[in-house]
Amino acid sequence: MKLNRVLVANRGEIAVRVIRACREEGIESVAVYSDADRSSPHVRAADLAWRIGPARPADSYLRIKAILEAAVASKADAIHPGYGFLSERAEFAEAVEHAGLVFIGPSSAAIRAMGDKTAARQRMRAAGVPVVPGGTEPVTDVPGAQVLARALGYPVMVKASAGGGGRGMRVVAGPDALGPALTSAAAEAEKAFGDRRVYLEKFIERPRHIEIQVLADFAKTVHLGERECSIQRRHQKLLEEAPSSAVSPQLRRDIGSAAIAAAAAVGYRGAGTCEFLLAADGSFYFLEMNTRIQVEHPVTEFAYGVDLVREQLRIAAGKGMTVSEWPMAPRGHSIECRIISEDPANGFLPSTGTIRHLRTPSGPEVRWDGGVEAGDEVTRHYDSLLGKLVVHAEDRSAAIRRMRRALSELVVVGVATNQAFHQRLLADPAFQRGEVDIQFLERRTDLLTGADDPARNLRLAVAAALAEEDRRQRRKPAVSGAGENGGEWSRAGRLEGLR
Ligand code: MV4
Repeated sequence: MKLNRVLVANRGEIAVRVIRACREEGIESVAVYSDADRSSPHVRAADLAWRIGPARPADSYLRIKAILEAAVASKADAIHPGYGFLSERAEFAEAVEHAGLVFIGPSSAAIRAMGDKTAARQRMRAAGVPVVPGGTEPVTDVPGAQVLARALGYPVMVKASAGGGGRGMRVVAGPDALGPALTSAAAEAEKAFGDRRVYLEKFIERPRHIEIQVLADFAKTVHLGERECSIQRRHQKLLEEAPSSAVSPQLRRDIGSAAIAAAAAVGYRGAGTCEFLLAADGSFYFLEMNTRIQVEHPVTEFAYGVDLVREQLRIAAGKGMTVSEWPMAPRGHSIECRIISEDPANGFLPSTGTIRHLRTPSGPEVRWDGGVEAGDEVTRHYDSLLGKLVVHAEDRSAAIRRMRRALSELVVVGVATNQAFHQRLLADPAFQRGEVDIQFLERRTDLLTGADDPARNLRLAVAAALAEEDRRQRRKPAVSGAGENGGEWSRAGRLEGLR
């Protein structure tokens, strides 16, 4: 089957990413937009665009009916959900299927099977996928929970059965704290998921967060290795890598086989990700499967030379994946830095405003996946990811050096970003030695704030604006790195910490 026109039910950088893949495949794209982003890059990038409602996601990007109406009105034959929003809602995949459209993702049944965390745990265990030791059924009473916790050994973790994303989770150090933790976790789970069921797991101390990229078509299921996602703060990932420095070829085969078994157990099709905790002793445990394309997919694309969104489009059209020589080994090393609008001086709250100037890095094996351009508004309605800076190089240390160079070229004026945080992290000796786990940034709060040069971005933007004006007026440069006086300025700029 040929896909002729794909509606992208998303916005920002992932919508732009999907639209680009569609164009390369000769497929027309339809963007959707709300009142808050009708002139955003994803709208300008697409062949057609459809308004779906007011700014609030609940009134637009989360409205299944509005998305389906846009798809029918624009004569799209398929819908790509991106990540977030409706991407992992089984009802959405089902509604798309019922409307006679192609959902670019797994079946609604596979999404549903992975969505219920305790049910998925049981299924995975039955399929031989290692899960964290713990209960298979929700906790019903405190004495029963205490018996199980004692058998597992403290510390244990209380988790929401409907869970995911860290909500309704509690670490419990000993038997006295168990009762209160069960009560508060159940209340939080009720509020977050409308389901108060909770269960127990052994708490894994200082693990890494590793995830395996899976790709499945009608004929086969393969994995494209791991991504190291341990650098996170409050469940928001900030930097990802492929491969992980903690994963040997043998361990990659083992975790990869577990991920393939997990996907096969639910009849998975398309691109998906299995999340694991990797303990210091090399043992690993399945956490959950994300049934969508992920933010950090580009590091896998660089390490494996595969265009994952293209593969999604091909698989949805029934063409099968292009990956034929498999198993495949990663080549070199890739790093992604998420560039987020947030203000360290204001409790890391999202920073909003108009992007006044944006200069994005380039060069060999440097990729910018962005969702905003100069002139665009960053509002509090949507997530704070402005774009992703991704590099690839022959090994990890070269990739770190390349990323530091690329970050030195990034200029964002108008909103505060975490750009300087990334520079501090990449310069850190412990990070450079690969000594990371999910608590790294809790221990290293010193990296979160620093003596940043407050005028750095503004100065670079002014220099760019002056150079632009010089070019326009075709006159001798007033400010430049070249020429007699320009040389002075350039040297001074560097000494002041321009870069
Ligand atoms: C855990 C854990 C330690 N032990 N389970 C957090 C989100 C949810 N998907 C699973 N999570 C965790 N489960 C056991 N038995 C630690 C975490 C965890 C975590 C996992 C992945 C990435 C970041 C994290 C941050 C804090 C806690």
